Amino acid sequence: MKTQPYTLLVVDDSQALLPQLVRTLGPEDFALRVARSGPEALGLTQEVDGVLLCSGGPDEAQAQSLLEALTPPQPAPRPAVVVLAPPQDRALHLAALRRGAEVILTPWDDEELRLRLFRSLETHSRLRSLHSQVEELRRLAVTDGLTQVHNHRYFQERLREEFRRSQRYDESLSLILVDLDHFKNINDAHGHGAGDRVLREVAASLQHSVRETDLVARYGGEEFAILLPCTHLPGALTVAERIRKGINELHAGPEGALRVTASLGVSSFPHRAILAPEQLLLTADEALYRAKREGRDRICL
Ligand code: GH3
Ligand code: MG
Ligand code: MG
Ligand code: MG
Repeated sequence: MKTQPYTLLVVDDSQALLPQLVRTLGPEDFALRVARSGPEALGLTQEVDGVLLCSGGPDEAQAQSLLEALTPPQPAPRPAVVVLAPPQDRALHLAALRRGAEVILTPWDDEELRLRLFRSLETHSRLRSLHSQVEELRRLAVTDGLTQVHNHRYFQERLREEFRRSQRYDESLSLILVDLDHFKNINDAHGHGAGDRVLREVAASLQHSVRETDLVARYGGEEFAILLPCTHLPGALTVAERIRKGINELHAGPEGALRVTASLGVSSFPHRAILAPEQLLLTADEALYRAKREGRDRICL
């Protein structure tokens, strides 16, 4: 499954096994790196496909703790770990098996060592590639394809979650709805492609206007929702004004020649009329409608 050789980090504090390993694991099958100590090995794990941990050197305790550091309990992507140990080293042996590492006994059979290393590295490389595919699918499931901010479904999920959290911990929570003004005109005058581009630029501007801990989502066509945890109404109004100004100042579209404005509706919890997430949403939506009616390019609450 892999054409170039796997990169294998040999950790051997005694250096006793190294010459023999180099002979056995030829360069056509494995690209060998060498580390002489645990800390040196840990610094290199990101760069290799597997780690071959040779026990039997002077520092046995180090082999154990290095094994533990190399095999964290969470299913994070990590290199394959193979322990090379003498048969009498039962404790390390069992620890390795318990932590999902492969064990090969010394003295080894050259062909068996090669085959087992290969199998281990191959299995791990498949796992790692599956892991990154799952991560990518996870990201896609919560992301809006056009603008790359979060999507409607993820927003709904987080709105409910954050509302519950705010209720329980007596925290504030604010919501800003942003709807672009007369956006239909942009499409009509410049085409849908230009409209899409403006939407992407607006989304980037929104992301730029809020904190890392805030959530920006595309709520619908040309409408965005921003959830601001631990933010009370005055704070949300400050953010809303920054957003409005940011959109106003955009030189958007293909030649940077298009200007857009937006209307914003803001709502905040706690509020006597807001007892559920739907009410936070409804209140912001009513405020947005008012901003439209009162002339657009403004913020209402
Ligand atoms: P208003 O100021 O009242 O919000 O006017 P508007 O034209 O923005 O509002 P309306 O809701 O009537 O129309 C929204 C328009 O946004 C319709 C459509 O042309 C445009 N739109 C919605 N989704 C997309 C999209 O994904 N891409 C593009 N290019 N345009 C979209
Ligand atoms: Mg509308
Ligand atoms: Mg609009
Ligand atoms: Mg709209």
